[in-house]
Amino acid sequence: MNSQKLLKDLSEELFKFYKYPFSSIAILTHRYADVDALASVYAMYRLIKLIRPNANVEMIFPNSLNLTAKRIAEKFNVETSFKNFNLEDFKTIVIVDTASLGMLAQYSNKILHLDKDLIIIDHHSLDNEIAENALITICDPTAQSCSEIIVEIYEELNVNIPLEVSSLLIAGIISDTSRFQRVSPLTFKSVLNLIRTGVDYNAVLELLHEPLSDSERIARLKACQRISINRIENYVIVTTYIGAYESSVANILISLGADVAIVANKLDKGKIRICARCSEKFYENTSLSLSKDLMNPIGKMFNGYGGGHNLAACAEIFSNNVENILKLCISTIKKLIKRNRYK
Ligand SMILES: [Mn+2]
Repeated sequence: MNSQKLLKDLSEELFKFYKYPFSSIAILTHRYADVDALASVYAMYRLIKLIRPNANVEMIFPNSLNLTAKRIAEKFNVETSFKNFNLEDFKTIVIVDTASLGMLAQYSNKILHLDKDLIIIDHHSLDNEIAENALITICDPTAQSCSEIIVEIYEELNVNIPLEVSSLLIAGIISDTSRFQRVSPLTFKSVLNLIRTGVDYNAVLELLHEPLSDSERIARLKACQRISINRIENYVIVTTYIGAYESSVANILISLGADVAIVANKLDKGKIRICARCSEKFYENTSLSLSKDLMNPIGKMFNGYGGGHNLAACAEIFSNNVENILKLCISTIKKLIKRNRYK
């Protein structure tokens, strides 16, 4: 579609939206709503309430929300518990951030047979089935999130965005763009508008950060406390042991600066699981594959198995002696580095 035409369509549709006599409205989004879907539903809910204070507006989240969206909804006191509404009871159905009707779970099949006014707000390319049946279509497939389109709608209608709505919309944009890895000019324009409403950007970033469970945090910290640091030539090879989360620990040790991290977990029945990670730089310089050269042979040596990838591998072996196994890993790596250097 030609962007100029799209722009014209958009303002016509916005005008229709502005004139539309909202009275009873259900706002729906795709099942397992993500942060962009949550933000879009809530922002539309507030917008309609602001421009038509007497309207009856309900938000519907089929099959609930994903974990991050749920956490953010709780933080902003957005009521997301699922009530099985009968769409017959509404005059208007607003669908946001939903690429196809199939994503509306139990409402999928009913929508088109209900003969309701359909309003579509989206950044996905439009499904024909939806486009043909919609009364108003505010859709911009060049936008990277539905949230940024909704910022435009507020702007065009000259409605101030309430602060909690701004925070949710900016969270929607951050998450749908994967922290601004995919953007359009509209992304930055809408972010600027949201920042101007007084959003605490750092607080929103913090909210989007997946919190670790207490046990994983403690496992990481304990494993760091028990670390042993080995220098082999220019490389820093670290080993440690922990009762759970060995791969999470190994990852964090690489991000702390280790070239190689080996983490052992003593399982019951005389078994040990070993998890190894290395930096890309280490693999490039040494050609040492953690899978082929380290975990696989060690797995075989101790009647277990080992494998994975060059930069990340694991083994499960029969042994009771964690300390010896970790020493063996270090001496093997040492030999391999020397071998590869003289190859
Ligand atoms: Mn989206």
